Amino acid sequence: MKLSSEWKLQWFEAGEKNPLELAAPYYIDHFWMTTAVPGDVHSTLIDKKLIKDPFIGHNDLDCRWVEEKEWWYRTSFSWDESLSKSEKLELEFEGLDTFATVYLNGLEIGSTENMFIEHSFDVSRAIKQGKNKLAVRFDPVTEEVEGKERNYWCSYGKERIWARKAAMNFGWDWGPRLVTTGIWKAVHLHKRTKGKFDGVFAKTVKANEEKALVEIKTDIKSFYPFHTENFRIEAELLTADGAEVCFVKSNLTTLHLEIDHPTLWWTHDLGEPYLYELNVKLKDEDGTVVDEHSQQFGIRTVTVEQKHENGENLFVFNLNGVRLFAKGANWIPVHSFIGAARNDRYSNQLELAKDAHMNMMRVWGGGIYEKDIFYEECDRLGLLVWQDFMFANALYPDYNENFMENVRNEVSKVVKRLRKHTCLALWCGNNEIDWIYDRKHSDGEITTPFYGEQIYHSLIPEILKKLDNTRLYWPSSPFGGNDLDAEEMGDRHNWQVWHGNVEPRKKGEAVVQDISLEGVSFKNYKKDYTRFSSEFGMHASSNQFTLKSYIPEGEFYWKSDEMSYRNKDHFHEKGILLMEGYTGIPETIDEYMNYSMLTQAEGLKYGIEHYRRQKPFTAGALIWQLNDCWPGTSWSMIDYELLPKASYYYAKKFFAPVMAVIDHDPGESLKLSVINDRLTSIKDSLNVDVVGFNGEVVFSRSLDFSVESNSVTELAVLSEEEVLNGASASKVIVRAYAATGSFEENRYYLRDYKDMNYPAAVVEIENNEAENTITLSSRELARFVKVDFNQSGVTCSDNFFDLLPGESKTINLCQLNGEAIQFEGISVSSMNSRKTIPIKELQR
Ligand code: BMA
Repeated sequence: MKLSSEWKLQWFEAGEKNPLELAAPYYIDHFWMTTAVPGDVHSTLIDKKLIKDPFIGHNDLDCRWVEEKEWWYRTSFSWDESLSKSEKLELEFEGLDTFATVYLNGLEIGSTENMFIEHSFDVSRAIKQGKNKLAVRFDPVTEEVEGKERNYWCSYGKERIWARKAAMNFGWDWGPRLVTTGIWKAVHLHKRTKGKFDGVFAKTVKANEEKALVEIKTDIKSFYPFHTENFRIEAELLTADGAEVCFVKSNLTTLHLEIDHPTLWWTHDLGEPYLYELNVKLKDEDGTVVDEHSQQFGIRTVTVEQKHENGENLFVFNLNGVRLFAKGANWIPVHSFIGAARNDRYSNQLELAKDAHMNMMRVWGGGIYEKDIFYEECDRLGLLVWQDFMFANALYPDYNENFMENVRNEVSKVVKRLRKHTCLALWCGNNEIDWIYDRKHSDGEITTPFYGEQIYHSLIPEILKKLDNTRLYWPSSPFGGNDLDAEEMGDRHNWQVWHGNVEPRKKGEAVVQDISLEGVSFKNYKKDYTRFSSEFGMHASSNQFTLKSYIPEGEFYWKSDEMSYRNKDHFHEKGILLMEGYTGIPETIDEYMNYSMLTQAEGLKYGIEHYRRQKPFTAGALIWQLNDCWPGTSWSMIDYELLPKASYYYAKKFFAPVMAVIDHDPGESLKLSVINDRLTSIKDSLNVDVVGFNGEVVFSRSLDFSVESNSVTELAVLSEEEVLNGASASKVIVRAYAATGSFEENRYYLRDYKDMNYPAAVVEIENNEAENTITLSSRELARFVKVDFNQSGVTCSDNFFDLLPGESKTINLCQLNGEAIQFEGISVSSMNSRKTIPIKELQR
């Protein structure tokens, strides 16, 4: 039974009231506000207009008071059943944020201090037949951690080290401080008889096209006087259509299933993410079902190879025997108010990731172990998950027994909840702690021991050994090699670009930062021969609609205080330097939006094509970051209003499974290769055309090639002189495309944007509202043609693209939640028309 209706909410000064008074069944709560469960306090206050939307202007500062109060939830429910001696009633909270005390019918039944996990209470003795009153008190984080030491390294709000709750709540370099509270996940009552499953773990032991062996391990909790031996277990595996594949029963707690000719689960780019249905039943001696476990189950093997046959280091995910290049991004919480965030924010953004050929998401360690919907969608869509444990950029008090007990419980529960997911490929201890500890320690900024080390280097691996030994445990990200961010081993965060870190660096050496035009430039990606790039990226503006919706009247201009407030990073000049190096410094808000988006998109393309050329010695490119939790300016590829930035549309091209790439820098030769991530070889011809802005083809070459499955082939090296054939490097575009059209065309300019000489273009638009398409064409070359919307959640088959002289392109528009496209709100521009053209004026 779900307890989701009629919850009431009220705040008090911390400690102002006697808790037993507020928890009492007879307490009159008629005047309290109604609230949604699951949900959160801030979202309720916004709905009730008791706080102004914290995402508008500086309103977040005005609602700081929320985190200082004591918050009470109350509800009533009816319970008409009776309980026999062998029955128990459990009250389960899937998530309480964070320091909560639970009362049933005025009795204090327990308290919790961990947002990340479910909490279950045996309420068999507290329940009443008839009407029951449930109350939950949330104490302010600041009160709870008051008096606890916090005089050592912790980025952002220092109190967070003691609170097992989303670290990003306390502010991060892409989001505001908004410390949430409330019942953020569902609440249930479960009646249990005799016993229950305390864990069911199905894993693929081995699998190939002929046969698969699946092991199902169960943990059983029996209620006195019953014993584990009193139970029998049955397991059945069904196809996606419900046909039975296997059935086994046993008196033992471990069962084995053998499957002939299994349909394997693949990431969507390599095959079908096929999911079976697995049902496991716990039966008593009479054959009565006392508990059931159902899940979707993909048969697959996943490992991380760390050595190549030739002895070189690798960091390659191997799925069903295939070395896969991990293409994807880092995932942060979908909203600052996680509790009330809707499931479609998950589905929509994961679908978008898949459409951009991504095959891996990294759940970053400063957020949450995601909601079930996230993992279910990754299973379904064929996206692998790199899962961090929730420790980020701080030292954690591993010397404190209570804290460690809390963490131990968290890790066990999280592993038990998530290990069933086919998508889960790797467990990782923390975000950036080992690496940054060494940096700060070497610099003398940290003088304490490495507090927290016990968690990542002993507690977590010990628990995983017992509860999930099927995935690689990686202690931190980045990890491996000399300074733990080394290119020769493990994974790496490339923060040379954007943050200006000077690398390589050796353990113990002083940290050098080069925040200069060259220091932060995306051209540094080409110096990076990492095994696996698990974080790298650059800022880009959000789309105009998103910014305008949250910036107060009169403040939507470049360098306004409000614009600056959207950027939570330190040293805003880093972004300016990056643009200065590639596009030049923006002078207007329109230029800022275009320049930052173009620089991010071109910079990621530059880095990712380089990483992909090195495969398998570089075998992963996870961009920092996919999504946003509020309408800011950040590293994200999709903004808060679910409007993709230019980099997203570029990703649809630079992550394509098969592509021709040209390794080139201004003044240097052009090195042509074809990357093939598919499992079949390709034979084709690659056409390379150099086209002048007047439409004249100044160079054309056709190169026959064949490329083996899952490999890269270098085709040719051409000098700039040869391909320019006397034309100006600032007035040509290079096209690389397959003669048969078997993969998408790739395009390059031979000079950085600021050094190009684009013609003035006029983009013509024809819209087709019935078909939800628009057609764009230009007589001149049009650079960075952008279609802007006046509504959220609109995606296009392509956007932020170039039109060749005389080219015309039709793009499909889609509103993620099926709402109508508002054509009258569409505007189109290109960077060399520098004019927004309202669609109506141009309609033919
Ligand atoms: C890394 C991440 C985040 C951060 C990002 C950008 O440090 O792990 O903590 O937001 O880079 O600075």
